[in-house]
Amino acid sequence: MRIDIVTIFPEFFSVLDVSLLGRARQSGIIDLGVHDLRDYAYDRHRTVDDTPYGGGAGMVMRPEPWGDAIDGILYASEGRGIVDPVILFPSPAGELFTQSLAQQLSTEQQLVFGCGRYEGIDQRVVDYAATRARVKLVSMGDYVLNGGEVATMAMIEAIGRLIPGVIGNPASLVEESHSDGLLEYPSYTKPATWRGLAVPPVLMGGNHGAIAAWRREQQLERTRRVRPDLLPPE
Ligand code: 6GU
Repeated sequence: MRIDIVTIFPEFFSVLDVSLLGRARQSGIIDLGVHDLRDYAYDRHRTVDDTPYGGGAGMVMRPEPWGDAIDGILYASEGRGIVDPVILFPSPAGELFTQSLAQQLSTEQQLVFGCGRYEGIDQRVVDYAATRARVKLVSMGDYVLNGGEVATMAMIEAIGRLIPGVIGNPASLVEESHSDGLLEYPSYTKPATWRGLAVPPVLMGGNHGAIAAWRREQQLERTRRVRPDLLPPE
């Protein structure tokens, strides 16, 4: 998968050199390009923002650098033979980023992340991008971050680990929280008793049917208790 990121903080993404995703890049599963939006600015101060039309607090990102950055990335994509990229704009005003969306995006050829700062990006950037590619505004949840960088990092990790070959043991993707719409069951390892706390006896018994039933019940109980919104309406 090709991943491009447009940001005014390119150094932020140096953590993608390490860990699981760093290895995926070394092995060629993920091809990453990080682009400094200021390289596309029009003035020697490398300005990328301005005051909002209509007034209001804060600054808005001007469209011209964004337009040139997007054009450059899509031109390079054509050269790579990429047919139908997806451009994602992290935004608290976007649709909720879920495991199901991560799964869908993990099968794409190319993802482009446009990291906005300040109060946002001029809306025409999103409208223009939508004339050139599939575009989505995506939110991490109902809270506000200073910009799209942290959200982009979270999405790249959630999506990247679903790409075949990124995780050593694909079986570990099967029984995890949200993969079946429920929260994960609790896990235990040795020792059997620790600081007076015992591992649930059913897990020590070797009855695989009983273990599966207990784990399912734990998933349901946890989900009912902390995330009832995930359960189907009764
Ligand atoms: Cl994707 N961006 C920003 N700036 N804030 C957020 C968010 C994204 N998701 C939740 N809050």
